[in-house]
Amino acid sequence: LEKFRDEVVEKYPKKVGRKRAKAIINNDPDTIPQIQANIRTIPGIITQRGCTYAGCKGVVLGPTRDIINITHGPIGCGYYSWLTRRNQTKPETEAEANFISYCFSTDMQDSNIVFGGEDKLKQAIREAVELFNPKAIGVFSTCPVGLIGDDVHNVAKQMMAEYDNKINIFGFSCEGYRGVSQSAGHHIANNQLYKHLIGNDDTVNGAAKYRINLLGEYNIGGDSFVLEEIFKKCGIELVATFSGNSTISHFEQAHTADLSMVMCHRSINYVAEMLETSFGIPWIKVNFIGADATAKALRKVAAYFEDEELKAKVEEVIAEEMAAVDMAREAVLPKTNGKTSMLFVGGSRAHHYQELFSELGIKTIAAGYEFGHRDDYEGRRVLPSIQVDADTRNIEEITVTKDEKRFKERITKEKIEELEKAIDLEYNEYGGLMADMEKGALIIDDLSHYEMDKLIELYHPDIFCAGIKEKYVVQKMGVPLKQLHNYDSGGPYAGFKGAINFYNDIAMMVSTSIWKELKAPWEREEVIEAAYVY
Ligand code: CFM
Ligand code: HCA
Repeated sequence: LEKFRDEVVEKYPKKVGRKRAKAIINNDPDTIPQIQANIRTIPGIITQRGCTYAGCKGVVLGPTRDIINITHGPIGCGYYSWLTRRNQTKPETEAEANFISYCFSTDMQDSNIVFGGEDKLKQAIREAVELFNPKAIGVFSTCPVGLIGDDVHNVAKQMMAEYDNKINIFGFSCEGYRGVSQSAGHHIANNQLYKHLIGNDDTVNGAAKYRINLLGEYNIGGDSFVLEEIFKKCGIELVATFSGNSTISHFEQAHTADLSMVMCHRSINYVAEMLETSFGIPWIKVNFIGADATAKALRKVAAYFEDEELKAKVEEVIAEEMAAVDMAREAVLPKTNGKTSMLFVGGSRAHHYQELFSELGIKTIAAGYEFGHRDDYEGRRVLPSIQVDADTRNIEEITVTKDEKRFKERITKEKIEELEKAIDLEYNEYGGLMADMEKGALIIDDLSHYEMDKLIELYHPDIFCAGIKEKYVVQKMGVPLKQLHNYDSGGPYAGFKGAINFYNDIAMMVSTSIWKELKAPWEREEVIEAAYVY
């Protein structure tokens, strides 16, 4: 590690180097060192990060099929967040609304930037209503909207009045620059979900006794479909997923569940907290990435509901699914065992996917998030010690109070403590990535492209996991890159069936020598060099 850190830090200007050094950590799972996270990227550094608008519109609200998401801004923002995340959806009937495949945008032009874009936004909303008559419309602000001062919230209110409050219309102040990354967008999205949707409908759908929410699962490559099937098999009613394969009604009825499971802690922990404060729904941390992790998560749910019948059913499902998992794993292990990986993804997958890799005997020697916070690395216990800076204060903090009429204590704190003696429920807890990584593993926040090059040069991992901006650079260096955002064209990777897909895809990638065979043009032919003569 020292070698890596010295080499990269030295290359940067002094001040930059000092700052970056605080985000490059030699892991120690026992002492959990402090890492610098969730701060501005230094200008000039090539970051993996995206923007606040992406986190709000693309990530959290994007997967909900029956809300019309209008991007108020120049067309590029809408265009580049149009289906690129591979979040899938499956309407239950043909008549059900599904707007996922559309891209709605006000397509702001120079004149709208100069004279204001509110009228164009109103017109866009009218057009959307005329064509689709949706139940709800979300308006997402891009950078210029904040710069010129268009008031999307006021426009939303006016338009709701124009339609006699029959259509739920609300705005998001999620301008790209509003926070330091996508993470700010998650928070803004969560606040608006709470204010405008959650708790709007008391209907208790479904007959099953055990009612849960799944938070932070976005149905990338069909992951939610796999999990829905597992819950169904176990006799568990999934009230709402935030927000894979979701509908407006799911959000509106989420408060009727009795347990929230948090998968991606970074993007949705706010909603878990809100549901607990307002309605008394406890939340536990789970991970459905990895077959063993999936079994563990299901056992937690069964333990929480304290029902022998459910426990038996869960064990039956695990045993049934694990037979195929074990067979698939055995078949590929000779190809994968002993290899090394590096994972640099958004805010949770760099942690979660380590489980799948370890099932293949692949060790993760370096990992980090693009935009995780310190608690995602060090665990929630550090929350009180995280300093709130100006960039965080820039994001609205809403006050959530107990809903006196509908708050219901599902389980006493004493009972949870008692259960936790038998099984680690991770109630209100996330232990973070560091505790699960080996001593000496490298942990790097907001990895830059330069640092990525150096990592590969120095440590030659057998597989590197990141996103589209990294993919081809890494492969040109002779190392296969698996996109852990959109799964390339693969997946699902969640649950038992997903684990099998992952085993096979990764075995193929690490056992081919194709990337090493490739030569860049300058490696094949002599390079003609030239120099400026002053
Ligand atoms: Fe959560 Fe996600 Fe992720 Fe994320 Fe994302 Fe994503 Fe991701 Mo891309 S919500 S933090 S903002 S698990 S879009 S589905 S893959 S960076 S690691
Ligand atoms: C986003 C979406 C993204 C991008 C992935 C990538 C995704 O952050 O806006 O960089 O390849 O998962 O699609 O994270």
